[in-house]
Amino acid sequence: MKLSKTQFRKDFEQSLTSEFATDVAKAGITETFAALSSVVKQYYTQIWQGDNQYKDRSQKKQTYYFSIEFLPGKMLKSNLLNLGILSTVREGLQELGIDLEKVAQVEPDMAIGNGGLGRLASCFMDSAASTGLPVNGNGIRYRYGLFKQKIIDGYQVELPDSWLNNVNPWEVRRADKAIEVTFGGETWLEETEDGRLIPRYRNQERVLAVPYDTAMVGFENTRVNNMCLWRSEVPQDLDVKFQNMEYMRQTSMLSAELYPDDSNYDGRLLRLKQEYFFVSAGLQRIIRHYKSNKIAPIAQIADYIAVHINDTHPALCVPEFMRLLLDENGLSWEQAWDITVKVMSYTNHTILSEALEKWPEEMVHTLLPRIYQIINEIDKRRTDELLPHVGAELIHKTRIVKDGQIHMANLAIIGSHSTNGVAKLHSDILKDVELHDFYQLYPERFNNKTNGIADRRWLQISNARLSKLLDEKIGKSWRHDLVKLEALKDFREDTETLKQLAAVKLENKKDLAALIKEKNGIEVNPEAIFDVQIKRLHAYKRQLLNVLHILKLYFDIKDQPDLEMVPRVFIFGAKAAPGYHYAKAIIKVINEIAVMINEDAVVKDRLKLVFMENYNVSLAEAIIPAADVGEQISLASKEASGTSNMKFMLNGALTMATLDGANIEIKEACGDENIFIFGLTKDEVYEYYKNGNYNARDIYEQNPVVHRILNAFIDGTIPNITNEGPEIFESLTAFNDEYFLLRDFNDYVRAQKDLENLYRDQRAWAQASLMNIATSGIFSSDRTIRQYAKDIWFIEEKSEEV
Ligand code: 73E
Repeated sequence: MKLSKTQFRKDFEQSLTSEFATDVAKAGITETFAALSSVVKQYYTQIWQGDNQYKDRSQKKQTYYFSIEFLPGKMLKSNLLNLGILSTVREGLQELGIDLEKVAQVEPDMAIGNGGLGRLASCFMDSAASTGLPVNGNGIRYRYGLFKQKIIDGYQVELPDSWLNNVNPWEVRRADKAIEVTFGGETWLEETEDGRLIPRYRNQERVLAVPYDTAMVGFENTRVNNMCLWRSEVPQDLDVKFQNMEYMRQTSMLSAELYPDDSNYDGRLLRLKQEYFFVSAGLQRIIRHYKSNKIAPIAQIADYIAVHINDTHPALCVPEFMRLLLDENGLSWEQAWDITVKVMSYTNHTILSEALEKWPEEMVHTLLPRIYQIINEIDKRRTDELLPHVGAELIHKTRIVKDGQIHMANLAIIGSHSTNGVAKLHSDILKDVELHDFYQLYPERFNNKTNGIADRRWLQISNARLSKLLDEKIGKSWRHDLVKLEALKDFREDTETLKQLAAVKLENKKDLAALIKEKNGIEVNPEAIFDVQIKRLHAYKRQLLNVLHILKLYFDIKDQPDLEMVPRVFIFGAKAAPGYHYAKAIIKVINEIAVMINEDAVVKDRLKLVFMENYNVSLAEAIIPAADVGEQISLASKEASGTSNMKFMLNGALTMATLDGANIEIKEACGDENIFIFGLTKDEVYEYYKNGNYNARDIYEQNPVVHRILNAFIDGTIPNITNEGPEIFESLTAFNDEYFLLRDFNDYVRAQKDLENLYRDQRAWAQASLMNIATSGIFSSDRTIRQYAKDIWFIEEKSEEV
């Protein structure tokens, strides 16, 4: 949009007056943020309304992305950038003596997601709007987002994330569009006069779902999509006998809290209720809009909408959509099924067995009696249909209802036309191993969509210095098409460019060093290698392997106090699920080792260890631009894709990686010489599983370096870990090291040595960094979302000429 500084200043000052009866001189920072965001919202509401009208008028097919998590982070700068007014507003505020950065800090992170899965959903929201694709989000407006992490005495302590305490300036409550969702009670089928069976209900629990819409503003275009988040409330017209405080408590609990587990399945009733709640409300809203807009007969709805099931959490979309078509719109089973499969598509994000959702039949039966009937009918009809053609064993292995449980992945695969994994390796594992039985039955449904990241947030917004340098070297076209970064390759031998790149990194590192000083009170040397591992804490991600290597370096220094080495700062950020005892023990251990190393005078500044508390999207935006190295060291086959790996690459960090998830594609893109690869391959891991011949204790007994490091956990070397030390020691020895840390240790040390040697040659390092940036274009989520649009959803980009 077009906006002059003068106009902006006028709008902003007016907003301070009309919203808070104050002015620039008197306004507090919270008021300043509220007034500013209100102005920004006014700037896009017209475009939003216009795009809604365009969507209704053109009646083009739209996608609804159902996800139980979104992780947008802060929205102010992203909205400013996408509206094309970031620098106008920054300068306009400056003239008023206001620092935009300080104001932006006030906005709480919108953290209604745990990690990669929720962040991917938000990257997709940004990319869909920015590429002009009609993709709308559908989720839950949790009153409390992911807990805030405090570190006290080295332990993680969880505090509530009350992000809605001040008003959320971006959302629009649409009370008129509220929808009822029902649970429990009894249901039975009654025959009508024309011989149709219709369901009857009794004693149902009713919940009101109120939508809160948030604009997803496209980058310098006229597309504004919607992220619809549902809040649960008590229906206004509730029978008096239900009007009690208990009912109110129960009802509001539905959208009260995000489950703080990543890659884990928690079979609690409330979670199942949450899943049905946002699925039913979302689908009802879609159908209501379709009908009120008189788009076409309901039987043609598959030509106008696509519904995406993000992991199995929204898999109830399949039976709920069937219910709406059958019971509320009078379609036949065959018609309804045909439409449902055409409309639905599903993404698998993990193969970890502890993450696979399987709900007890009895629970589904009691909570969702009609849905339970429909699921059984789907399962029965499919079995009958397949029986003449395929063996009974294959049918059994792929059944939705078996062993007293409803298998949600099976439901999602059977009820949709597309199942995709999130990186090549992961999609291959789905086809060849984890979902091989389904692949035999429905090979045409399987495909890969390698994840991506919203490069506007992860480069333009968070790394202004690098963005500016890129503009100077290769022009601005990369801001619209990230693959254009390829042009940077021409500067690989250009000494000045390499120096400038290194200078940008150094400045970013100084900023991070200041933040570390402020938050942790630790002095770090910006000339040291900044080696970063930031992600959820999980055994399979192997933060502990990183720790073992740090201990090795520490003991090397202790053994040889004048050892010459390139100084390193190891930086961690990680939240552990509150009930994940082992992960919390690792956090404690990292913090105790940090004290031990950072306070040891012998070490000097050769080694520093920093655990930054409360890792979230905003902290990631501060850390990644300053990283020299990104640690992506999961056991091969376990990390479906990873997405921080792409963010590091884009910001010129080199990757220390196993051949897992998207690391493999990163290696293919940047070249073997610009990445550090180590460790077992997926096939080698599977070979160990098959033969059952891994013996971690042997390694502990035979490798003196490993022996000494592990002993440090139990012999008092590391202080204050009397409970945690033995637990970790045992996991690696007595319990045979489930994630092969000891097996990969030597090769990891070797790769770390290679890394250190490359860093000694600053020119070579800068060249490798440049190559990472130049080849990161394919990891834009613009690319990913376009592939979904073309191959799965069959939707079109809006042409900006209209
Ligand atoms: O590898 C990541 C992947 O990059 C994967 O672990 C993560 O999804 C990312 C985006 O594709 C993921 N999260 C979950 N499963 N996979 C999950 C499961 C249950 C609850 C919450 C999150």
